[in-house]
Amino acid sequence: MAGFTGFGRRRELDPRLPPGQHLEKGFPVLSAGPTPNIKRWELQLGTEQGSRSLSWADFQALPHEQIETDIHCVTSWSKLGTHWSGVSLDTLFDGLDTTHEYAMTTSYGGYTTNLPLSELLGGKAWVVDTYEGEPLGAEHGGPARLFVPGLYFWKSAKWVQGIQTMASDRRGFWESMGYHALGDPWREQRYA
Ligand SMILES: Nc1nc2c(c(=O)[nH]1)N[C@H]1C(S)=C(S)[C@@H](COP(=O)(O)O)O[C@H]1N2
Ligand SMILES: [Mo]
Repeated sequence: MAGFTGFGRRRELDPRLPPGQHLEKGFPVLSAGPTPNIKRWELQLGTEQGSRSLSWADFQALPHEQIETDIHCVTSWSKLGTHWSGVSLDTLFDGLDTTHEYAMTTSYGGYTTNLPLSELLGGKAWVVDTYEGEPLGAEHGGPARLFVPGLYFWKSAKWVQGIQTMASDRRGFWESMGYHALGDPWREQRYA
């Protein structure tokens, strides 16, 4: 019954898979450019009311949370039950007030991606520095990447360098090439 071998991969049998997604056991690397050579890591956070710059030591000193969750790439693979640790954006932005509703994330190497603040705050996003108990590998965005598992994985900017709030939405790298401004996998928001 060869036809049954693919059954376990089908969405009907795994409600954790969003529409149009299939299970991936490995961990593909998707980078639009080369892995950047980061000499001195620093994270810059800014709103219209203030800014803050964190060194690696500053970042390490902040409370890290353990995260177990699924990830969904717009190219249609999903990984279930992955483990990460990192600092919540609520912690990173604590005390930095803003009236803005959007943010642009910038990475070492030049990648950008835009997100509404409502998807970055409220326990929905982290800057992570470990994956499955190990320091995050450079090919996956190490030493630290943004992690927004509720949205397609292109929003999880690898080698994150800065997060700046903005008054109105602007499009990042993939968004300006036709990908969706938000990217909710459950609503299959792949393209604009
Ligand atoms: N800086 C940067 N971040 C990035 C990308 C990139 O090209 N550069 N690709 C995005 C895309 S499209 C995906 S699917 C994920 C892939 O992450 P991975 O290589 O760890 O699987 O990273 C996202 N973050
Ligand atoms: Mo992707």
